[in-house]
Amino acid sequence: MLTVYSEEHKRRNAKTELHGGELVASFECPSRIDFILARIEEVNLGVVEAPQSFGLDPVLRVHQRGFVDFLQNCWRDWLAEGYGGVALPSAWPARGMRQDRVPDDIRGRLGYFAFAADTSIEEGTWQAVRASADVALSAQKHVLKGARAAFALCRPPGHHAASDLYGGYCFLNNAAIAAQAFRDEGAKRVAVLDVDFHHGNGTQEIFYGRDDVLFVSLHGDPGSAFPHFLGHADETGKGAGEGFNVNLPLPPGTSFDEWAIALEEALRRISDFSPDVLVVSLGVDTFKDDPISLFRLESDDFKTYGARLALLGLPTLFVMEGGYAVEEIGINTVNVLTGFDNAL
Ligand code: Q9C
Ligand code: ZN
Repeated sequence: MLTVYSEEHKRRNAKTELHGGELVASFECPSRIDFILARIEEVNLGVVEAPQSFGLDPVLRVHQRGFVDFLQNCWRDWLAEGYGGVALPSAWPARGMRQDRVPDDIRGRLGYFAFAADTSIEEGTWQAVRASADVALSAQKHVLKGARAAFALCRPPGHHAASDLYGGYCFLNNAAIAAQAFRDEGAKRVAVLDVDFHHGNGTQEIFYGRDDVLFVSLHGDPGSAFPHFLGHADETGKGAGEGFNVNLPLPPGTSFDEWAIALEEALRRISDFSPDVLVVSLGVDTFKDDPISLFRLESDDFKTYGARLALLGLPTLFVMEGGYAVEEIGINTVNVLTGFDNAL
C-alpha cells in the first residue's frame, strides 16, 4: 500500500496541553509520525511519497471561509497582542450568549472557533495543518485513479474539526475534505468509517444533513469520554441526512471481542449503503496502553480488523487520526494496513 507523508508535520510541535488541570507535554507530538514511518519501512509496506499541493479550494468545500482565515492568521494576530505564551481560548459563546457576531479581538475569535481548550495554536501550526490536508487529498487521488487502497499519514489529525470549529488536536478535517473530494470527482456515495477511540464530532457535523456521505463511528461513549457533547446513538442525521449517521458508543474498558461485534454492525450499515468508496478515519488510540483512552485492543487485534475491512471489497482511503501510545503507534497502525493488504 502506498503512503503519502509530508515533513511539514514537524512544524506542529505544541509546547503544551491543558490536561488534568496541568499544562503538560502534548500527547499529539511529532514523534508519533517517526514511529509510524519507521514501521512502514521495517515491513516494506510500500512506496512513501510527498504530497502535491491542492490549495484551499477543496478545504473550503467543507470548512467555512471565516474559519479558515482565522486558522491562517491566528498566530500572527496573537503575537500582535504581545502575548508570550501559545494561543489558547479562555472564553466561549456559551448558553445564552451571542453566537451571531464573530469578535474582532483575537481572544474572542479563539473562543468563537474553538470547542475545547486542549489545542494550542503556535508558530508553524497553520503550515502543518495545510500540509496535512494535502496529504489526505494526494492519497485520495491515488484511490480515485484506481488504487485499491492508500494511506494518508496525516498530522495533525482532523476528525474533531467541524465546518467552523477546531479542538481535540484537530484543525482541518482531513477525512471529510477527502470524502468531499471523492464526491466532487465522481463518486456517488462515500462512506466514512471512524475507528478512532474518540467520536468524530467534526465529520459528523459536516455531513449530518446529507444522504450522499454515510458517517459511521465506533467510539468511547461521550458519557465518559471526549468530546463529551456529541457521539450518542440517537444522533442519526437530520433532514435528507436522516438515517445516514451511525454512532456506536461503547463503554470504558471495551475489549476487542466487544469492539468487533460493533464493527460488524458498522460494516453492515456500510454495505447496505453500497458506497463507491470507503474513507477510514484511522485512530489507534483504542490500544490498551493508550495514555488518554479507555479501550483494550491488543496489537494483533489491529491486524485482525484490518483484514476484516478488506473484505468489504471497497476502494479504501486510510486517513491517520489519533493514537498516543507513541512507542507502539507504528506497530498498531501498520498492523491495520498489512492486515488489509494481506487479506486481498
Ligand atoms: N488533555 C484525537 O484522537 N484531549 N484527538 C482532552 C486532555 C482530547 C484526541 C483533554 C483528546 C483528543 C484525534
Ligand atoms: Zn482519538
